[in-house]
Amino acid sequence: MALTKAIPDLRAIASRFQIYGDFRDAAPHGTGHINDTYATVFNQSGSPVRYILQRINHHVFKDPPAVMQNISRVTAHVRRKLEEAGVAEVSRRVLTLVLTLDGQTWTQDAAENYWRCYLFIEHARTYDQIETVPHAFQAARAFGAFQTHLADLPAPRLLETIPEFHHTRRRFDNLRAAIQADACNRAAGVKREIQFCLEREAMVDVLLDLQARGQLPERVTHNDGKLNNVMLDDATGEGICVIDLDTVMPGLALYDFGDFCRTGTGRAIEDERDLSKVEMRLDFFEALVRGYLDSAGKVLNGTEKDHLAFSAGLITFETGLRFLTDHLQGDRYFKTHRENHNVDRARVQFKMVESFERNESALHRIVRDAGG
Ligand code: ADP
Ligand code: GN1
Ligand code: MG
Repeated sequence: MALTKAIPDLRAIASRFQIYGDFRDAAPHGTGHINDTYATVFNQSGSPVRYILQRINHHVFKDPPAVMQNISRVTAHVRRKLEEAGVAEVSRRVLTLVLTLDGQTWTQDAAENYWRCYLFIEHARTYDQIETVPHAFQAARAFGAFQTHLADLPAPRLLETIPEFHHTRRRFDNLRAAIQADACNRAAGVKREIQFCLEREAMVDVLLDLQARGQLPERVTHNDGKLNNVMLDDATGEGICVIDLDTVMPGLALYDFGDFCRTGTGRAIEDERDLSKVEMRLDFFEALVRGYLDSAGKVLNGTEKDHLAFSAGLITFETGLRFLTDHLQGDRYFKTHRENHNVDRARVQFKMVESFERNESALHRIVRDAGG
């Protein structure tokens, strides 16, 4: 759901946080579909220092303080692990929350929007499209390390900030309800896409059934394993920091891996209109498998490894379902920037699903060869 388009008074919001120096500038940053992100520059005794200010989308995250509680716990835990391991530049390898003047992790503006602030990780960047095989390896390795660091997060269980976020059965049923309601009279225009989804209903219960039988363990997972949620070092290409932690909560490791494949193997961007450009690339898939197993291989069980290939198609399908549902419901969830934007996004996902299906045996072979 789009929040107000006007740029808010970022100087006033920044002044609520423990930031030294003089406010210089602030501008929108990044390409996310949910929150609003701004890079903010302060002059600190002659040097420009950047911060990230983010407005949390409270229509999507209905309990922002719960989100912040999860993020605080998770970042503190990862930080402790990195410090214990004697890793250099810890503040580039885990997000650092800047607290408010009264020591909180968030503040609310006059319009009751929720804001948080992070140190800006310099000399690194995210990629909406992963361009090289080594980058794919590095990004997946960083996500695997992140999951591994969180494997021993002390109790209590993290809060479920969006319940049933990756419950693919629920996502499927939501689509069916949206088709039935057809609130915006859009179903007739996306008949083929609807048909594509209905034909694949059997996919949606596979991981849920394995979880119910105790074969897939609940873990602390990121749940938004888009490869543009990892920062790669400008000089070395190393995956240094996993960001965008709003959805870190209990989940299946495969949800994250599936999302890497959705966003890290494609030849085209997520909303490409020329579908002839859309296909998955086996060399990128192999890099993702190898990168992920390099860091997380020791914590995954056999069933998880056996379903790495399946998860690629599943999460891509689920994301397509979500885009299509949002289109049918009038584009209320994801930010859209043009007419039919969510349909374009859904079509790309479905073309990717077909590409994963076509390459199924090769995907399994690659996982096996990589030791999965
Ligand atoms: P969204 O939920 O909108 O995807 P993100 O948290 O991923 O929000 O932030 C959007 C973009 O802002 C990221 O892709 C990244 O480029 C940049 N970004 C976010 N946090 C930081 C940070 N701490 N340092 C530098 N850049 C950041
Ligand atoms: C959203 O915020 P962003 O752009 O990283 C969405 C993900 C989707 C993704 C699709 C909280 O992620 O679940 O996979 O768009 N985040 C939420 O690009 O719904
Ligand atoms: Mg993001």
